[in-house]
Amino acid sequence: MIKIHWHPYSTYSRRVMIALLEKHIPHELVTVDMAARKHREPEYLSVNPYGRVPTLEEDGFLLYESNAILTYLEATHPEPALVPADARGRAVVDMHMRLCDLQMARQAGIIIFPKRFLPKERWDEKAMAQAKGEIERHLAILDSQLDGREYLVADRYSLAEVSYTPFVQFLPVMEIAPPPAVAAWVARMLDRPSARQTAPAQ
Ligand SMILES: N[C@@H](CCC(=O)N[C@@H](CS)C(=O)NCC(=O)O)C(=O)O
Repeated sequence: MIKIHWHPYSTYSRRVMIALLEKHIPHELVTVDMAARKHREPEYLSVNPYGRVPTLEEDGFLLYESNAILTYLEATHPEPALVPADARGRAVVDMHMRLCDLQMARQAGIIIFPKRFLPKERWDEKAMAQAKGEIERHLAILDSQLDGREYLVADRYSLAEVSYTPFVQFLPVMEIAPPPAVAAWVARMLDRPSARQTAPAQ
């Protein structure tokens, strides 16, 4: 049985939860008590030396980095498919997953973490404004790619959307108004049962 070390407030963990639901994969959840700093203790560092969630554990096999976990789940549970069958389609999904990490997830963390968990006097407002600008520029690129389409790759829901869902959920918290094609794409993603079932409590 696949075991997922996670935390319910974790955006990166949510990617994995969405894929498990989309693919109907049985799994066991192990909540890492991050408030108690358990992710920094030797027991957890022995499954993930970076002290981050999520981590997948299966028969002694350990895998971290949420997008790598998504790729593994796709390879081991190919149905229902969340990547196209052809090499180019798969490569484009991979490109979007990487760009999600590079151009959106990292910047979103700079804004979302303080807004969710820190008092305002501890916010780095300059860094947050810069991150917001970077996300807005990225969304403008996605908007031109999405124009006239429902999804990023082969016009079908894919791992690219799984990767983006937890981060676009927080566009209102980040006070980012998405351009029109992105707004419609976000609404489509957040309306899926897998997104609704994993929507964050806060
Ligand atoms: N690139 C990693 C990022 C994981 C990550 O940063 N997780 C956060 C929670 S959303 C975490 O564990 N933070 C704890 C820390 O960095 O100390 C992934 O994709 O899995």
